[in-house]
Amino acid sequence: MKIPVIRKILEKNEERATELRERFDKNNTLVLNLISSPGAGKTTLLVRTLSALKDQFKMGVIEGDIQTTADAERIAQTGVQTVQINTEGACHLDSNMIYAATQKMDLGGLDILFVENVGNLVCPAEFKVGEDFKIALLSIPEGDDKPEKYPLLFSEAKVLLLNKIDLLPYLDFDVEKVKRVVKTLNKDIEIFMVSAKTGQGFDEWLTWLKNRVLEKKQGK
Ligand SMILES: Nc1nc2c(ncn2[C@@H]2O[C@H](COP(=O)(O)OP(=O)(O)O)[C@@H](O)[C@H]2O)c(=O)[nH]1
Ligand SMILES: [Mg+2]
Ligand SMILES: [Zn+2]
Repeated sequence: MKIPVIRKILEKNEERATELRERFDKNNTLVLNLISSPGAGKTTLLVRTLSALKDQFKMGVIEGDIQTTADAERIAQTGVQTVQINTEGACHLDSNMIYAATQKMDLGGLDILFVENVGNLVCPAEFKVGEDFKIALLSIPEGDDKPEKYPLLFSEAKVLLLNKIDLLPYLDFDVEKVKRVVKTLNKDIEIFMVSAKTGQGFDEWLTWLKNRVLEKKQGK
């Protein structure tokens, strides 16, 4: 009887996620769900992305962590509005948590809402939170075998950011193998090689983002 119970949780989550998505669509807000293992660089990437775009777009961030407000404090330093969710043990965000966080935000005229999910390559990919797209991050020190071992995220993501490319000279990481495996799982995925530390590769990532915001404004 376990399977029906799990399905029910996911169904309930999807109902609320659909409601959220309708509300974001009405506002023409692009919503991105950032997923990776702990330490891949989600917060560092967000800080650099927000700093680059904050004069062009109105943005907001929902930070998901098991404990602490440390990441929301890093985001708040950019001047972008942010809400921290502490899941107190839960290993992913769900749509009810996002709903509660949005109650504390000014959503009017928001161009982009970033959701930094709890660091985990497994279940965050299963729970929709009202996003347009999932953005997967994989960092070079984690190893090039992760897409094969955790295929769901890489199958579902719209974009894969291969982060920490500044470390490529020091580690054995086969970029071509990762690209091949990920494209086999998901032929439409876009892959950008970036360093959130140095800013390398950010032009392509920021261009992708700006184009998605424009499409969202046109109601696509
Ligand atoms: N060398 C290098 N370190 C990075 C890069 N991006 C993030 N880091 C470091 O990786 C660690 C974890 O980053 P953080 O953004 O907190 O990861 P998160 O847990 O995914 O939010 C921090 O020490 C960052 O300074 C990068 O592109 N290159
Ligand atoms: Mg973080
Ligand atoms: Zn979980």
